Amino acid sequence: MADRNYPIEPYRIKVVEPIQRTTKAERERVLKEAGYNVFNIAAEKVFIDLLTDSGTSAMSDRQWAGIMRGDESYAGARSFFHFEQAVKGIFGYKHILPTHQGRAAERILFETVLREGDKIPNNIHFDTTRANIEYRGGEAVNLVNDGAYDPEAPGDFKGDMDVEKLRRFIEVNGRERIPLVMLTVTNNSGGGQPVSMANIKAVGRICREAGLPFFFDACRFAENAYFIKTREKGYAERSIRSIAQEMFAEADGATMSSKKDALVNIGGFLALNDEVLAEKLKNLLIITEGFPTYGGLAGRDLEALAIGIEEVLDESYLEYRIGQVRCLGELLDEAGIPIYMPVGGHAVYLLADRFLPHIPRNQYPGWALTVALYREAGIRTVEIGSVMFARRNEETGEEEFPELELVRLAVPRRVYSMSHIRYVADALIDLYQERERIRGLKIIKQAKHLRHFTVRLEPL
Ligand code: PM9
Repeated sequence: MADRNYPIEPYRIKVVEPIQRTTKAERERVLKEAGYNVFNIAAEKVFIDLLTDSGTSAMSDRQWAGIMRGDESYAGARSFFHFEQAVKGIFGYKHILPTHQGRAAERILFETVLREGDKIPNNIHFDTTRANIEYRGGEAVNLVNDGAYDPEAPGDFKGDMDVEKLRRFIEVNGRERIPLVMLTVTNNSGGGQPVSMANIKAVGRICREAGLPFFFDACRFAENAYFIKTREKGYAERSIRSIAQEMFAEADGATMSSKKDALVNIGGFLALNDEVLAEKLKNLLIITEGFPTYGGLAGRDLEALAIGIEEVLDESYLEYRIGQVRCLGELLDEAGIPIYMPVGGHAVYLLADRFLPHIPRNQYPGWALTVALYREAGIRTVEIGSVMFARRNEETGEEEFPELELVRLAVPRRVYSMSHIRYVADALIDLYQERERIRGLKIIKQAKHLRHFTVRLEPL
């Protein structure tokens, strides 16, 4: 521990937001009231919140100054042009349409290009992307390489698409039924793993040969570019901006949730080259989000986004960001705590079924771990396992469980210090020593869809 090379924050603190430690008795009460569901807990009762890295970033002094300079004109606001110029400088696409967040960009895109029965391949679709495709009667298909589902398989780029599977998929289904191909960087639903430049180029080539549009789900593009720089041959001397430009040059467009790698608390956009498609998307944007120079955002939001998307390219920031998440993973791994390897860009994923092997899947070990971690240390995390993804078999009535039972520790950007990270690691190490005491839960109330948000449980 003493000689560990901890990453050092490349910023100093100018504004602080107090957080409160609660007592264990208080947290027990809070859990009971929340139906043992951490989504139902007031944020004030959470000490360290690792529920998500989305919209939880700390903005810089320059972004806050930008907020004051935001131009709130309805049409043609100065802040829009600043935003457009910043995004074009990185993504390189001709048309940039602001939206209020990532899923709005997805909804507008799929409502325009997708017909019932169409199929959209991706490495792994994120939940909102899948939901928007299925809502339109389409099928969201995951074609990631097999190693992505093995938490122990080595690999620098476990987010890579299996290009042979993609080739076959296009052959079998025909291009008429595939409106576009997507690639999620980094692959959030597969351990936050990066996609290599070689894979991006291979997917781009296949799409061009087949005449299919290729879109990125670009939420964490800068983190992906940093992994390319540090892991892929030939990129060590390149700037993050030029790597990102090379990535985007392979594709025809992107959907973006700016709540991740644009370092803002709200925002998103659609970016693309196709003139005709852009016109259609703009018309839908006007009906449902707003005029094309503000989308669903205020001018001040666009200003903060324009500044944040430049700041995220700073290598000292990315070295710290990726280093902080890796450090949390290493502290846990060295203590023998089972985690998905290698550690991803924005989160550490605990293998809950190995952490709690005495709890059967139908007593929800991942969920039990989120509850225990909150009870013991006031840390909020999210289960990505049986409660979130189990499907009921219509014939047997039994629940079928997903391959992986994970708990995600998503680290907000520029928010927590290394001592917070060590606190999280220590809490988990203590909990691991006493893991046999942790009990499973049973569901007492649940919704039909997306039950994890509102489900209520009781300890067994
Ligand atoms: N990701 C996350 O916590 C926000 C919570 S959603 C229940 O990881 C990808 C790869 C994402 C993502 C959001 C979105 C949607 C699209 N793609 O939240 O609508 O990780 O801005 O973005 C969340 P919005």
